[in-house]
Amino acid sequence: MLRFLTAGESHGPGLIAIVEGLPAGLTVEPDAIDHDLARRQVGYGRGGRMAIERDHAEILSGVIGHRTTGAPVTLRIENRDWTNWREHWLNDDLPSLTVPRPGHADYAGMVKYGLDDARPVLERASARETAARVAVGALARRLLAEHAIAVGSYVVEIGSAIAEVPELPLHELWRRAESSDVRCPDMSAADRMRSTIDSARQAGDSLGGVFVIGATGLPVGLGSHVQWDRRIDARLAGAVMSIQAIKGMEIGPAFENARLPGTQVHDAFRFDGEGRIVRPTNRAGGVEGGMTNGEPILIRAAMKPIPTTVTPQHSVDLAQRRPATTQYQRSDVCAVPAAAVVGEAMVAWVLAEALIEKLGGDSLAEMSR
Ligand code: EPS
Repeated sequence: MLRFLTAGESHGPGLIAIVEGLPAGLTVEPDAIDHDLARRQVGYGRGGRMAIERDHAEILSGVIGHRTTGAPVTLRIENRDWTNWREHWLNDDLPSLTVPRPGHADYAGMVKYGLDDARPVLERASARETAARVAVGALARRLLAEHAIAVGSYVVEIGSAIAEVPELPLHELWRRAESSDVRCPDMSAADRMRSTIDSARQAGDSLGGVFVIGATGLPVGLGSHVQWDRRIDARLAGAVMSIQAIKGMEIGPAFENARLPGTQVHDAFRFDGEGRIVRPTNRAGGVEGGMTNGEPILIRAAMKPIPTTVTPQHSVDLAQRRPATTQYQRSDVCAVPAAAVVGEAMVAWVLAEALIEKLGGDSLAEMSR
């Protein structure tokens, strides 16, 4: 059984993740985790916070001499911004927030936990937490790499700027995305995305978008059709939808498929010249019957615009019980490229979990056998 928990606040001392169930014998180079952390930090449209942070995962347990032991792995990421908040934090005089931002966890969190200030809610609801998830995802990615499974992503929409994705192998699209500060493999759309972000920044607004997460090298049969909670599509959906601000996802072109007759949707089976079964199309996005079918997994996810905007939005002051407008809190204009990297981490996690279920997970040698 593979599981993880994260802890930590956005402006507190740091973030922690505890990962249990990784097989013994997996090589973990701290640089590999930091590489993914750095990929999450970049991206056009980020705010002042990313100029402060230099995310690094310190490994506190479960790894001896660069190899997992089978014991829980604890990861710690420092919040460099903590030094700017430390006094307020310790003196309990953090700036309060009593005007909930529409679209944010502020309101529901205050009501649910009986709080008269949204500060504790926003501290934990913050997407800062995704740094811990990306560190955990880097461990999952290491395990997948041992089995020649790769996970990547690219951005296809930011606000109204929509990419025309070139017909290229997935790994080439990922390679192009990696060199783009909006993670977009269509360079002309990338220019439009940057201009759209500039305009939103000038207008005091924020933007969402759409990204594609893919996984290649998968065996047939991760997940299962026999029970609802073992279906890999359901598990992938839960993991991707758990990312802050992700409000929709589809596997393959699911919404387009819903508008077409079955004979135009389903992926034919053929034999190639050597008697192997091949699928000339992949409209199922790599999943049939709740199981991987051996084709690449393709997931599109939709991120809503960040709720924190410079332009005030209509709200109410819950302390004074009167109409009010939101006060600006420092934030990003657009974090879609970063969210795509978080999406990779969550997909890698679900696939690693399913792989361990299939192959046994006490040691890497056992899995390889
Ligand atoms: C976030 C608000 C901003 C983002 C933050 C998520 O932080 P701050 O409130 O400190 O300006 O930069 O993202 C990160 C810190 C990060 O590491 O991604 C929010 O409210 O969700």
